[in-house]
Amino acid sequence: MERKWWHDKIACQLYPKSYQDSDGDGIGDLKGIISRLDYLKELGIDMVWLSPIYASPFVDQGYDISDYYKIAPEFGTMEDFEELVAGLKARDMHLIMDLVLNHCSDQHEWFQKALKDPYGPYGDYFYFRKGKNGKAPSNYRSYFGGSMWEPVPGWEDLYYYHSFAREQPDLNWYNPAVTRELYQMINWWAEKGVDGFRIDAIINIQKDLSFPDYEPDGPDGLCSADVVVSHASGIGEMLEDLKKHTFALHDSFTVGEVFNGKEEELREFIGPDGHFSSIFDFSQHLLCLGKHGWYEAKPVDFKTWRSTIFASQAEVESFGRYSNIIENHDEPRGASMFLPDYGQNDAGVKMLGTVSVLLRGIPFIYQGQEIGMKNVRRTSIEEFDDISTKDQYAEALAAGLDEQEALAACNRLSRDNARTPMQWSSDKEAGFTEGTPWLAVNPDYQKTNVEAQERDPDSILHYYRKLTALRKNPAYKDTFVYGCLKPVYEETEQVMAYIREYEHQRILVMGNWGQEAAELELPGTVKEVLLSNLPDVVLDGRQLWLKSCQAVVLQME
Ligand code: TEU
Repeated sequence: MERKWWHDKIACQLYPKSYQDSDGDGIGDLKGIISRLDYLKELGIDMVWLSPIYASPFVDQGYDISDYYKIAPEFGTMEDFEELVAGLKARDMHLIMDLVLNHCSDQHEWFQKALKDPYGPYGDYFYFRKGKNGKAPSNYRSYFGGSMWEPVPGWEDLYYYHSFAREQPDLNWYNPAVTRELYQMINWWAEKGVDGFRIDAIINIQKDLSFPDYEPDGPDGLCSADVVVSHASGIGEMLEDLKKHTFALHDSFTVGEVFNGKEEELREFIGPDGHFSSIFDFSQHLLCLGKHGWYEAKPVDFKTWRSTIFASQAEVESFGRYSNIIENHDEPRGASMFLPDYGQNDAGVKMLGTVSVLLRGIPFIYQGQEIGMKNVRRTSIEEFDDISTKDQYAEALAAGLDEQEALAACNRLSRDNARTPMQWSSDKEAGFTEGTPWLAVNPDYQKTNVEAQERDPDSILHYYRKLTALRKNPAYKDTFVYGCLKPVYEETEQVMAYIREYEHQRILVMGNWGQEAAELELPGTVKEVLLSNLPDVVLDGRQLWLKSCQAVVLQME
């Protein structure tokens, strides 16, 4: 397989609103990020993905863009952006921007013009349709609750389509004027020095333009947005056109946010000539959701989790690579989801990091993961900010859960778990801001923060630095980047382990999720212990005693 510039990179996702505030308004900003570039470099980061920094009313935290060519004033100016690009380049790092192309903000001038004249040229930038029998044109439920069709104020029986919030009208990708505008915008950013793009909710751009009703799947008589998308087709040609007119011209790295992708289409998505360089592997996150509703979710079963990750690794190994995450801005904290109660400690967090970062694919570390940031326990729904969480809370109540149960579900799965400010120090507001943060800091910041972990050589932070350094060490890099991955010890109840192999090198990566030590017969003799999250590795010939929550990385003979 041809080698690409991004194959060996380690990425970090930053949520700008919550990373570092430089001016005391309680909102993170670009100057704040610039002040942390050395920190990111030292963490071993090569590519920085910024969640949206464009002008936005922030109804959905910047995923509702009102001007694709402007930096949100809350985050800074175009000069700050240029300084950021230069700062990254000077450190041999790359910038990945978020592209929200399925929809824009209802405050975008295109939509404002469309509202005034839905039958004019800008009306065709969106989906305006007449109602059916005095109701919305079809029975679709938006991702954030309620109908996907919003009545157009001042126009009788006319609606517009929104997959997400009503403030996020979907753009009409079947109108060449729209794709022309979007492609031009992407090229503009690429020419400004952006090296890659994370592409938001991209599967949603395909529509069945006859908008038929589907079988309702809830008491509201609506059917879910995922069902709606699954009935549409033609995404392949749309994505090829997008790639040809934009990313391919700049050799950009692209990572698609693709949920529920069809297995048979994976090669088209991320094969050597795929629509994208990579897509995220969300399979482990889907395990967190209940069968009938997100609020029914049970704790993730270890063996299911393990086999799910291995299945994802196997399905793309012959042609492409996933981008691997344990958390992002839409998910709860990985440590809170994928570790048992007795593993909610430094050893557990390091273990989870080890088996995740050394998988085959592009590792994406989410801000704060490297210090073991965790979910937050909130005591009332008012403490949440996220539009989706508020809808989910209402949905849980409507399904018959009481307030405490609905709150417990939000505490477990809310997107706000990942959105609390980065914990830099034990100072007021965790050193994130001199002012009042837009979202409360996790109260555990006194214990979990960068400054404290800098001082402690055994901290999670120092361990993550060793982990990324190991992955990049020229002596092993090809194995981690180009080696195959073979699951081992799958018969055990609680060991997650795999061998990375390339040419004559074999590296065994393992973590013991059990509460007891696991006694294991190794598949060969150990040449060198490359990493362990606990001080000693108990080895006797081919016999290894892996303690509870111990992770080791062994180079085998
Ligand atoms: O998310 C797309 C999306 O489908 C999510 O709603 C996802 O299903 C859910 O979060 C899983 O927990 C993207 C962005 O990542 C998200 O932050 C935005 O709210 C959304 O698009 C709309 O732009």
